[in-house]
Amino acid sequence: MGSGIGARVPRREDARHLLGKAQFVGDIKLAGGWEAAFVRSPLAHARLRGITKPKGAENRVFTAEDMADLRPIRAESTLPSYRMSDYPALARDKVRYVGECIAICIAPTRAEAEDLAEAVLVDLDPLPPVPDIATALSDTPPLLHEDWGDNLFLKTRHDGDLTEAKARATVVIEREFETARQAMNPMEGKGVLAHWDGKTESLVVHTSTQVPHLIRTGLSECLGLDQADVRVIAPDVGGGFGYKCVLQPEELSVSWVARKTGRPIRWTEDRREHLTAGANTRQHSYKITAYADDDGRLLGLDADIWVDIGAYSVWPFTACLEAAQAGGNLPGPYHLPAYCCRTYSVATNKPAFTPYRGVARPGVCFAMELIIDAVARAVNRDPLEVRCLNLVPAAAMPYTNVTGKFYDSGDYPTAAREAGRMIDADSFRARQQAAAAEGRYIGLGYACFTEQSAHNTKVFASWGLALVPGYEQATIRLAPSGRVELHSGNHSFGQGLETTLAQVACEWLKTDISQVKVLMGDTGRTPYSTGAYASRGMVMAGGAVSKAAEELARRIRIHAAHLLQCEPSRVELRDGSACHGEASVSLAEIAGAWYLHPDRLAEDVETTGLEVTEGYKPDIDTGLFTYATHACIVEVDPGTGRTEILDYVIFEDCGRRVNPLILDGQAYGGAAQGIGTALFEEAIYDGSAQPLTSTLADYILPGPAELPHFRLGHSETLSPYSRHGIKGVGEGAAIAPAGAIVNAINNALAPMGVELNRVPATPHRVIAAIGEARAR
Ligand code: MCN
Ligand code: SMO
Repeated sequence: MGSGIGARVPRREDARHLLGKAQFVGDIKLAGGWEAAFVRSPLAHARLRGITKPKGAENRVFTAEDMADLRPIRAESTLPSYRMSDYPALARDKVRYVGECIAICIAPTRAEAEDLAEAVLVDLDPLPPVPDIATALSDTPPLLHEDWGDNLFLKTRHDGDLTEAKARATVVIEREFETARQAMNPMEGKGVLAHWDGKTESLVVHTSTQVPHLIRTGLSECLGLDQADVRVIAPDVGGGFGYKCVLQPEELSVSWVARKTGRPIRWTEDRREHLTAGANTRQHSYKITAYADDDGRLLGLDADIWVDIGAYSVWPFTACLEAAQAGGNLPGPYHLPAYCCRTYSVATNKPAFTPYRGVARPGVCFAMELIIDAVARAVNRDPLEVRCLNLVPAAAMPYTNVTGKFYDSGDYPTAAREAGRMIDADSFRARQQAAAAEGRYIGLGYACFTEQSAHNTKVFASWGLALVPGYEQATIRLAPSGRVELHSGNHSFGQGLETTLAQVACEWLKTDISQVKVLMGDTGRTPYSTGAYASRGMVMAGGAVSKAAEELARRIRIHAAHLLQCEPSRVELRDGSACHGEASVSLAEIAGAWYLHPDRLAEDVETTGLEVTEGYKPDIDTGLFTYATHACIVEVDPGTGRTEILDYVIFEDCGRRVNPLILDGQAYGGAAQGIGTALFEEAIYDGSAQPLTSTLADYILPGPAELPHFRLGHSETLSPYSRHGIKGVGEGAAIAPAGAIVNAINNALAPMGVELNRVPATPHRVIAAIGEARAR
């Protein structure tokens, strides 16, 4: 196996991160560089009457008026009912959320820039705010975008036929669910450093992003620059989670000021800016009616889904992405004969909705998994049995579901049973009774899901996104020294691609991973890439590297064959050398011959060279479907309302596993974030859309003390449609915890008749739910 696919190689990026040698945007020093601070709106909704710059500092403070040549962010969609919002880098006539940028101030240090920002006077005329979906959709609401006539970015519908489901159903479940707004809190906040490079006459932008090539496109469109005159470099990035896969207004104004002043300008997001201006994800409301028979078999589902989009539509994914994913994914891994769903993407005075690890699916999985448990309770059957009854069986694969999703491969019921076995479901009832005898409330909960990964151009187009190419390229080169250089325009920001792409190269080139140098995320040095999101990096960039490395291996064999005086087909690559029987030449000797001693090669040498660029997309456009079941046991203290996770298991299948060690980390990290969604995290707004959670003392993140010891299980069902059978998985573990944990809480408190349908399940909410149940 060596360093190739399947090896548990430690992440090569860890050493520099742990030793403080990494280089984040904040670490880069450019001569003459200044720092930026933003004047941000203190009001959620107001007319902007005027801005007064401090006397003498006029050339260090910039407003929308100064940036007349800067185009706002315009996230276009081809979906018929979609309304586009002009998202300005700096507010122009109106502010639409607390934290919206109004002016950018620059100074030699951040402290001075902040002092300058404090001195800017902003004249705001308050407008009635839209703090929530109910206000937004009321009869005569205040309008965020007045020309729209209402507050809806988009409405979608899926019109199935529920007649038969209604006629046959003996069980009808009606429920409402809600998930809270969240901020993603990567360890490193957003940061951007821009400067004008006089030699190449181009704008160079270092930015903490998952998608450098996309950001180049977005920046150049807004700044009116040719893409060739913009170079975007993503240095070390301390977590992305989706927050860093969109063009942010700060990226625009920092770039504009750098170009205008000729000075390197940096802005580093602080935690308060993140928690207020970046609290922008997850908030859904559901109203669902499920139809089932006496066995608990699902017959049909009728759903309304509201998403609190905030004030603007982000580029390039638009306000449509969340609703498209929610409506399309609600049926999850289940066979559902009939489905109707309406989604509403609602504009409110909050920061612009951004995709977050799992994109819509943590919400829909929560809703669907609570529905399944409600059905199980109604028919008095074990929730795991009801799941297995409804999960798409292995024999039906590949399977096209009721929303047209093509499940490429897998055995969903086995994954669910394996999770049940790992958590020892068989003995749980006895354990629960024993606990009850001691006055303790423990409960078992499950959640199953599929994770559509690495979907392609056609899927993005069906969501109305014109601009997102669903393919990938990579360049691989055998350097004169015999080392391998790998260039990918994708990026590694914690999820480990820097290591796993090298592993894919080693799979073909049979060299040690230390001999592979990986360069990523620099538009000036890498082939075009859409970037890493939608769990596409491993499949897409991995596929491109695989194709390029395979071709490079072929070329290496040709030259080696000449040096070894044999047929290319007889050459075997092994341990950094090309071998024929006992004879061998090292990769260094082969590269040396090609670059420096061509006289050693055949006269009719193949001149294609030892550098290969290949493009790749999987054989299907609809993505590869990873799947998993999470199961957990919790104990709820009805006195304090506190939930403790006693045991947590994840059984997962993501096709061929490139690096099982990294995948364990992906599961732990994703599940930790999902536990945040389930129990702790909530960006709270008051009635005037003022954020109340602006520090990490109010916005509660789970830490090591709140997290269980996760236990993991795996199977490896190779996808028939991707190179090496790989499926993506980076988002998966964040999807299920809310469903699994709240099902477990409801199971624990079932003797009291409690049913909680909202996350986070904070102590306060648990106690309230107990109170409501007692009052019934
Ligand atoms: N992998 C593997 N074998 C597979 C699939 C994946 O070994 N069959 C490993 C690879 O190292 C890969 C990682 O798992 O880098 C995740 O792979 P993939 O599912 O392809 O996801 P991407 O590389 O596209 O990464 C993005 C994805 C998303 S969309 C979010 S959001 C997310 C996530 O990954 N953000 C993360 N995981 C994250 N992990 C960290 N630490 N930080 C983030 O910001
Ligand atoms: S939210 Mo992940 O960047 O698709």
